[in-house]
Amino acid sequence: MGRAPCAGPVPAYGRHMRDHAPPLPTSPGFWRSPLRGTWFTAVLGLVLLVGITVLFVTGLLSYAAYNPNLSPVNDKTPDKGVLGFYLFAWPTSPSWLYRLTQGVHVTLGITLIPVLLAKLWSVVPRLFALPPARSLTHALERISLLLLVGGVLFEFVTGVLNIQLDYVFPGSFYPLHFYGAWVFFAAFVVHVALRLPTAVRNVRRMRQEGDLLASPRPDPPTVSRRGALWLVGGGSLLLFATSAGRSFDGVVRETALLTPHGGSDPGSGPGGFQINKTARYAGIDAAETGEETWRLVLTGPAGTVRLSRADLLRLPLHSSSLPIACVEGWSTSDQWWRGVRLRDLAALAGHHGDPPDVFVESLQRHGAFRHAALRANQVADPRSLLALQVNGEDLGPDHGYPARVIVPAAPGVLNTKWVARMTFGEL
Ligand SMILES: Nc1nc2c(c(=O)[nH]1)N[C@H]1C(S)=C(S)[C@@H](COP(=O)(O)O)O[C@H]1N2
Ligand SMILES: [Mo]
Repeated sequence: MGRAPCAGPVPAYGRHMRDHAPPLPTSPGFWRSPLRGTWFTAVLGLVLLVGITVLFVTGLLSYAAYNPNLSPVNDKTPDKGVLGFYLFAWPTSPSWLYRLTQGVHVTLGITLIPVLLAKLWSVVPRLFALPPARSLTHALERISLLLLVGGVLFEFVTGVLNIQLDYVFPGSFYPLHFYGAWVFFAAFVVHVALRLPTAVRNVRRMRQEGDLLASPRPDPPTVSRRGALWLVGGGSLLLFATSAGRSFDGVVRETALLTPHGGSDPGSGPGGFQINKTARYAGIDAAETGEETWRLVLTGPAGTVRLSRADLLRLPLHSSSLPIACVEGWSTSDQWWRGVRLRDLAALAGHHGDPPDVFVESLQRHGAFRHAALRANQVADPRSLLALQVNGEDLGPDHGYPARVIVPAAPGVLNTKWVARMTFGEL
């Protein structure tokens, strides 16, 4: 593609400024890149239309996966009000469900960063266009643009900070990202409704007459528009290739250069899979987990039942192959867990027949994830365990010794480690 044609004659003030004064960002002549144009913007816009819709849906699913309406301890956004209208009981099948939805959410979000930046760059001149509003509709459209641009930057920045730096916003990442998503998406719907027909036309035609985005005085091109798109795509591919590995094992995992996350090196062997928070980080004292001291306390209609680890090992033990998938986008492949079924523990606590919800507490004294509530469908699933062993060995301290919960399809946050107490049926 060659340079864009001038969109009509250069206005008089433009000519004047070119000759005598440096132009301002509000004058069309200020923006010189020959790459800008409706075709370039429309292609990026259509990629984002699909990509951001997927981000929005997988993001809402992630919130639903926490089962926030089940218990206040699961709800990181308690003031959501009507925005929780779509919540549903998160299923337990397929067991890789959250691994997929959240892996897609985070990996796609990272991959779209170059596309987003290129798209914003391509329309920057329009953000400065004068007059600020020609009519009421135009004014509304421009306000929606501010929410759109502000919202999208906010969502990408909070998302990336959360997966890279972990809790930069103490306790508040979830509401910020959740409310931000709704504000942004409302503006996004308005924007798409206004622009989609034009965007589709522009992509088909390659270029449009009276191209508002094309510079009236373009510099000589150093790369074609197609070439620039390949560069953006290459940037996305690079980000994809250096972040997707966090959802896989072995060599592939080592390609996840952009994800320094994950506390200590889990090493190899049976416990050689990702550890987000170590026992030391969670403040778990080895003295509390010893055979003599640790007891699992079950509460239900049968009263209070106290079990040592040896008692648990004498109960019927079952195995399930299940992954761990964190909200931060990383996941493990299936690990081979062995322990006592949650529904068997419910029965011990006096719930025969259909098991109820359960509230699980750990030995940990501080931290948002020290406790979690599980829904009845999760307790009832025969693959849901209070795991005592993983991959043929006792759980290591960092994987939750003496016992941890593992539930199919659930976000990692519901797989409580260092379990101390389970209260059935009183949420
Ligand atoms: N007691 C306790 N259990 C916990 C957590 C925690 O902070 N405390 N973190 C949860 C989170 S967010 C994840 S993703 C899973 C997996 O963490 P791991 O890789 O550290 O085992 O453990 C969960 N269980
Ligand atoms: Mo997590």
